[in-house]
Amino acid sequence: MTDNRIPDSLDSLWTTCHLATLRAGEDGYGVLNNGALAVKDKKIVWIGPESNLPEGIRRRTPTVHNLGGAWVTPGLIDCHTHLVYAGNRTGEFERRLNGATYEEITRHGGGIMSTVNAVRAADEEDLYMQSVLRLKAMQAEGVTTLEIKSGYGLDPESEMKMLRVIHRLGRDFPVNVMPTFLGAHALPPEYRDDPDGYIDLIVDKMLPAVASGGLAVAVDAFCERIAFSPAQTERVLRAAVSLGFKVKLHAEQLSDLKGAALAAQYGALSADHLEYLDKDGIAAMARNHVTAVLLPGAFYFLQETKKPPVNHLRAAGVRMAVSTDCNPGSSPCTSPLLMMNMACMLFGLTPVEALRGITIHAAHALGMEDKAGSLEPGKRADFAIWDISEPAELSYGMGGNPCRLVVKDGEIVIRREDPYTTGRDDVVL
Ligand code: DI6
Ligand code: FE
Repeated sequence: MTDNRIPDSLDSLWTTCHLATLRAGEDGYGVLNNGALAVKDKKIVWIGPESNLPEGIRRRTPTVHNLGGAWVTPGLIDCHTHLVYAGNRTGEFERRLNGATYEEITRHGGGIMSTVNAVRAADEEDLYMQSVLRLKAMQAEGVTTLEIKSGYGLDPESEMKMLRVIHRLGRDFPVNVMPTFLGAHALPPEYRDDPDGYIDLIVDKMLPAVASGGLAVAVDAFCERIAFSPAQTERVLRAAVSLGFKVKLHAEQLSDLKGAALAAQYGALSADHLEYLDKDGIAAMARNHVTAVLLPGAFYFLQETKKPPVNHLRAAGVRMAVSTDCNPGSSPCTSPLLMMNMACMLFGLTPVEALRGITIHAAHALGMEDKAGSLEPGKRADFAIWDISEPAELSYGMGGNPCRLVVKDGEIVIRREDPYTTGRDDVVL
């Protein structure tokens, strides 16, 4: 990172706060009590003890925010979402609670395909409006960067429609959106008898079109018994890498097809889910610095019992990220805070691992670690300001939202109502 000297002129100063910086090269929260943070040109330019602020700097700074003892963290990063979709899957939810399994429903044409039908039928405006509601819910919990995948279109036109909506969300809202092409999410009915023909379509037509339109940064695939085989997945990864895409993979969610090792072989940023990951897969991820993206919402919502091998990942030094997997079938979740709690309670992460998982490690999962994910000079001035008494409180709560302010590129973009307002004139707290 750049050095930490305070420039003569600033755009804003944020004082009277405690910082969880999550800075590189440390395992902990990177706590700075009684700190201050300085912003210029949309970037963090200085962080330090408030008592080190030079004489007169407050007077020379146009906006000084006294945060009254609040905590500041980096803006949260949701590094694995399918946030753009139409409709919902409550019918399937009821069927599962009456005994059907996710895999059975998928094999009978439900599951991902029912959302594909809804997305194909939705006009672009409707798809956009439904997705906006979910994006706003995430922003309210401090999200300033997120990845959004296509993968509910599964034909060239519908995948493009999803990618256009994904781009529009990034333009219209104060968030950085990383678009990922997930054409290999499920086999569309048109190719029921010709799965390799669908891979041909992806490799020969869809990927080149996505590349030439600049519509995605990364390419993902679902390597699973109910989706694509390792050989089919490998064709997608190879073509993606040769077109200059970053790659990621849904791997070892429901069975062990050795997807994580395959992802590692292609230099993937991340392998995601990983409940069935084995020792060789862990070793391959460690060797190739692949981030493990843990998705406790999907584990919970599908009532899985096999947990990802967190102890072994930790021992092998594999970075662990945490994300919502926001999608209508396996994780209808827009709450990064709830995912932090579930990562702790269901998977055994510590609260500091959960916070690193949804900030700096999530930045690694997106290849954005030089720009986001920690409070350090040179990084984007993206942060969240919380009414909490210590950082572990972010993982501790279940429901409720202590996020007071969200700051994107140095500007306040979400301002929660004053928590001490009762809404009644006659009751004063
Ligand atoms: N794994 C998941 O958990 C989601 N996609 C995937 O590849 C589920 C998507 C859905 O059921 O709609
Ligand atoms: Fe997913």
